[in-house]
Amino acid sequence: MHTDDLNTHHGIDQQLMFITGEHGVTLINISNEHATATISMQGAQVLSWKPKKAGHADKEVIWVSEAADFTPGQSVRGGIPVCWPWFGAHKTESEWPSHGFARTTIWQINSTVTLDDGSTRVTFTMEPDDSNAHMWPPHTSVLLQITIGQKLELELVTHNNGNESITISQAFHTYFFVEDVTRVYLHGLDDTDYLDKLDGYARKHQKGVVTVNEEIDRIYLDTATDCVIEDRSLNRNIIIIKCGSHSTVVWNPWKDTAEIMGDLGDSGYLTMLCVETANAADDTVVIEPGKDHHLWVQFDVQGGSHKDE
Ligand code: TA6
Repeated sequence: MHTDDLNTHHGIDQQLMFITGEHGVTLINISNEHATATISMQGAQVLSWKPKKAGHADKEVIWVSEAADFTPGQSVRGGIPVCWPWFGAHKTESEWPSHGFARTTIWQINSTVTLDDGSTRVTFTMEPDDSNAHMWPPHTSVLLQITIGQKLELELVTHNNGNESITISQAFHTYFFVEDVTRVYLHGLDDTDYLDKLDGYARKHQKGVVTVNEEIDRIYLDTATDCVIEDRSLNRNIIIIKCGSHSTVVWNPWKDTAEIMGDLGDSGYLTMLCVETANAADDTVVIEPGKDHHLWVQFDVQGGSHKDE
């Protein structure tokens, strides 16, 4: 649908507008009493969220690389890519795209609405098309609800309409903006086991907070609890609360891998940290016929230091 038609049917006066972004990709700009945000129709991918909270006014929470490639069909380096219906490499089909196809597919708008508290909710659906139909889990529908308010909420609902169970893995692969990743303390993963991708997925044990001074790529197992990204340089905590996820991925490519990847920018790795709300590794989701699975996450920002470990 053209942006004029989208604005006619789904625009909200003074609050939500569809515009044409770089390379013709449609973007949604939202500005309400609580926050501003940008979402791309490709991947239904949040690219920006700035809560208007006292002490945090207009400070970006979501990181997007200065070298991100917005060419349609390319995954954008940053924001909140939705990995679906698998996380990482596909188990059997090595040619199929890493992290699934949801992040490079154009989603459709189901509805846009202003909630009673002034937040803005956008609901997306994704349909099988020529590019993804052969990879689509049979008889499955998917819906993503994004709520832009003082807090940012995402809910991904996968419904099994068929007669046989389906199995998926998935993630909100969120890139958080931090002032200086070497001064960030990630709370909430103390005393848990993780698979270290950089060491052949060896199982290791986390003691205390997670800090980042080198490349890190880990899947934390059996982790359903809240996480807090304590950013000492910004004097800001990002609180991550989730549901329907029992794994948490923590990733920063650091300098050498960033250089190889090529779309992280010159020193982008120093100002980002991925903390991903996931169903990854053995935490796959089996959805029985007629049932659905909800992957839900909420982000909130607060000031000050964080003490729990
Ligand atoms: O979630 C961590 C991870 O799977 C890393 O292993 C790293 O490769 C990263 O995601 C980025 O993946 P991408 O397919 O976006 O290049």
